Amino acid sequence: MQSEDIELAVLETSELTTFPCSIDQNLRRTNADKTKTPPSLLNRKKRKHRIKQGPCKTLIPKQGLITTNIAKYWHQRYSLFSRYDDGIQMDEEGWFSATPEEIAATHAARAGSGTIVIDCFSGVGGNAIQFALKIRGCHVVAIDIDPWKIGYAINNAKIYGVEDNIDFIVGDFFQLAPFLKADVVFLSPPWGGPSYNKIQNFTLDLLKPRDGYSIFQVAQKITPNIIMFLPRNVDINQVEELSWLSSPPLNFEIEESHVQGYTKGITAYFGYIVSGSPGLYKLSEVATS
Ligand code: MGP
Ligand code: SAH
Repeated sequence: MQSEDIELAVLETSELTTFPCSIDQNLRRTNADKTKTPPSLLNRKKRKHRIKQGPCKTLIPKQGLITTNIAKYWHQRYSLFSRYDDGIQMDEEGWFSATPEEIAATHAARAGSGTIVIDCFSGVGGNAIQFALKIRGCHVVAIDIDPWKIGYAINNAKIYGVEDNIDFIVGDFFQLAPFLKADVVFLSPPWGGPSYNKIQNFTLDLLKPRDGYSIFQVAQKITPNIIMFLPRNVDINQVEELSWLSSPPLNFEIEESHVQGYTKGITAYFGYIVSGSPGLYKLSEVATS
């Protein structure tokens, strides 16, 4: 099958809706394309030049097609990225996984200025960008196993002017983890797609690509200061149990994460970033004294 045939097959089997405005050009990505290096990772200097010319015009068609799977998230595009119209790029998983900006900003506010934050499953950069904003003053290491996601994250970080505060890595978090050091680890792993909300009690074993306990244990070897963004139907007792994996148990706090009063997810904080704990800087002082 030629790549154009695959593209057509994908489009024909999806339900499609037309929207009269800029749409993710990546919906036209074919299976064959997935094996290629994303354009954002090739010759970054040249690309930078193209972005200065205006990414919206060169990369995103004025009119396009979008599957009904994505339509719900497209309607929320400005709450995902307030600068969406400046040329934000995402693929299908990026659409349904990006943390809304308001929530990502709340997460970022917990990490002290000057801290190093690892976004272990960075996707298209929803969280990494907020941690990296100058008002936060964090340096971010953004990891994703999918090179296309990192390509989009680089593009999106440039739109927010924070690309210099982020080191982008294409890789498997679990393989990289033993070599990483940081003040804060941020975890927003895959939840298994939008159908996560059909489950009444979302148990931690449903997280991908490994169960929540395993993900947490790997993260904990980097730092006790962990922020985890989880489904709103997550089993809260299990989330609390994560704090007991450490001896003594980690400080633990849980909050509902809202966009305009509507609960989008649950955020769990562990370690010194829990409200009322001694701050990260005290942790560094203790470590160096
Ligand atoms: P949602 O529940 O699919 O959408 O995702 P919405 O609009 O709240 O659905 P409604 O029909 O109930 O109104 C809500 C948010 O959860 C998304 O914007 C993402 O931030 C986050 N999210 C959803 N999924 C499926 C994932 C995922 O797989 N991984 C991560 N990290 N976040 C996700
Ligand atoms: N917080 C992100 C969304 C993360 S979605 C945002 O706001 O944009 C989860 C991401 O985990 C996906 O992009 C997926 O490609 C990535 N992922 C899955 N397995 C991974 C692994 N083993 N290592 C690193 N990233 C992984």
